[in-house]
Amino acid sequence: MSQKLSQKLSQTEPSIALKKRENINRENYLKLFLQRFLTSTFNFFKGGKTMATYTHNIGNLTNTAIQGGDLLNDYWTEDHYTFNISNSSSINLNLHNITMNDDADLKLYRDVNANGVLDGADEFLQSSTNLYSADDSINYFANAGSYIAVVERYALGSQDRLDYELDLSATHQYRSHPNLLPDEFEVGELSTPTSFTGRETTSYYGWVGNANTADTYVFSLRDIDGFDPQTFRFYRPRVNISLTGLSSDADIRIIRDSNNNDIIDSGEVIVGGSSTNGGTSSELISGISIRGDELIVQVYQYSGDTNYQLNFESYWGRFIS
Ligand SMILES: [Ca+2]
Ligand SMILES: [Ca+2]
Ligand SMILES: [Ca+2]
Ligand SMILES: [Ca+2]
Repeated sequence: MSQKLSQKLSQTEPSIALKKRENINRENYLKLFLQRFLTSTFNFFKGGKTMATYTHNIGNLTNTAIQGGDLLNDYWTEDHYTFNISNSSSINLNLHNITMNDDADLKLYRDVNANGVLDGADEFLQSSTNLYSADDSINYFANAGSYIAVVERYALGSQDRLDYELDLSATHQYRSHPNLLPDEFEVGELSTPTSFTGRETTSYYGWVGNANTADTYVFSLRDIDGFDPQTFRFYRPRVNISLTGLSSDADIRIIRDSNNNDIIDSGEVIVGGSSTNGGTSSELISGISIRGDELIVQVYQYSGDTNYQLNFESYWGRFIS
């Protein structure tokens, strides 16, 4: 089991990303918000400075990912990353390794007046506000120009210091594809059919387009062998992965992040692990049999906006030792 996966398993909060949308912890948040508001007000009257912004100047952002990190606390509550892109590209941001039980969020603005400062002239483009230490990510297709990524502390009841890492890249729409690997959707270990001839399909529904050029699904295959005493045959878990229901061109590929750096490096798309049909044709990657390791399916925009259905079809494949 990979280090990342075992870290995930040791976390106590499952489906963290889903919780904010469902407002499960609304009461808790209101409580924290009130607590924070009162503290800020108190500090204000004491004459204390309670909020400050630190600006990191990245310069020209390309498809070579930049990995950085910093901390936020009661004083430094917001970090800004200013950068420009020289061609129309997907701006890719992955906010991860956030201190456990803390919460930072991510926003992207167009720096309309190109002054490197977030001000009234600038245009809000996209945000990601998952709960707690779940990764926040943005993949946004944008024209050449100046941009500002904002990392802000949301964990109002946090123990002052919050550490995080932020990866940034800008990838060309056709020559390259988003190359960061935020943990977006946890598929987990795929179950196997109860019979050696059975098939079991799990589907996920999403969309990719200009405002969200890529989605990632983390999964693994069971690391077991099957033996059918009636036919004397051995089997191993396999999966077919398909992308259906497209109204524009989206593609898929399967990645094994061998060096565990949350970036798709060369050689990390598995052999036979991509499907790039044109138009609205469905995509299919069949017979994946890599067991035990954490794998990632990336669904990404080729052109236009489209809903999609991503299907994992598990089955037992014949295996001869
Ligand atoms: Ca500005
Ligand atoms: Ca967050
Ligand atoms: Ca990698
Ligand atoms: Ca396609």
